[in-house]
Amino acid sequence: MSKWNWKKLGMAAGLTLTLVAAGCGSDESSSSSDGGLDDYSKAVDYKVTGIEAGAGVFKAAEKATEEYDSMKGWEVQASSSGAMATALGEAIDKKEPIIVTGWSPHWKFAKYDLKYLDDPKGVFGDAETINTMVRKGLKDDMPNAYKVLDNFHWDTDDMEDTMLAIQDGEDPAKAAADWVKKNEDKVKEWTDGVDKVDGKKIELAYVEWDTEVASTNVVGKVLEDLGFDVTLTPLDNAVMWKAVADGEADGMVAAWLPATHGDLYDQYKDQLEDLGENLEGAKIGLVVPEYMDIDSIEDLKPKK
Ligand code: PBE
Repeated sequence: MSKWNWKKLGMAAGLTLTLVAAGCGSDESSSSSDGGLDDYSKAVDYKVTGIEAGAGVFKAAEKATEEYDSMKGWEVQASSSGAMATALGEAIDKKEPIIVTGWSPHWKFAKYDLKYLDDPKGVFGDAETINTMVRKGLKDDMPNAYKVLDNFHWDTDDMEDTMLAIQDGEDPAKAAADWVKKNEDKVKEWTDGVDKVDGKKIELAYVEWDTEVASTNVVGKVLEDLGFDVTLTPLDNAVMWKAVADGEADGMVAAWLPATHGDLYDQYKDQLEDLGENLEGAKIGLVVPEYMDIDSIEDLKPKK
């Protein structure tokens, strides 16, 4: 993933005024007293800048276009999480309106002033947890790895530290190793009573979302330090779930529940073992720059 020129974005705080001023008499943007919100919808061409089509947040955004009259005729554009972040950065650079499929934890909230659009119909669900799933039989085959995966638990700040380092250009494995070095106490809780092994192979599946790159690399590093021969395998979302259910991968730490990956959980829950939460307070939704004078999905306008 490319490096970013964050310095350019320092002007973001001044955007609200600029945009409001520019909006007067312009049909491109913002908040003249009537029709301003309509203009936002028109300005983004009734499109949500999405990510991978298999992502839970992408599917939820598509559902929003069906459930909200205000989003009738809207399109959610499939792309990648990296391309979404690039589009967001470029829009903010140009002070243009943009609506993206977003989630937290994510470094974008640390770098930009952003907000979730209210979702009165609850299409995107409430706060979520990220859970750890392992293949059936792991407990007997690899009790030490199982214990670490079962114990793995961290919080949003931990995850965002790692994500930010990666975003700033650090190699994921190095960023994970740095986090592990700085957080010995936490790691000790995960590895308490776990015996070292000698080169036993373990494979963790993940999706190349910033959250999952961070968490999977950290857990991988901890297992490696215990003597495991660790493979981290990036897959599509649905394929990741299937790989663990089929026993092709040993586990993953990337299950967003109950809503985001709820359909996949229902599909595979009998074929894998849910080791419970590794992070609380996650969230998905439609995200816009703070300078956009809009608060709710219901403030959008259907395509005419
Ligand atoms: N995400 C990040 C995923 C889960 C992790 C929110 C992009 C999804 O929507 O499926």
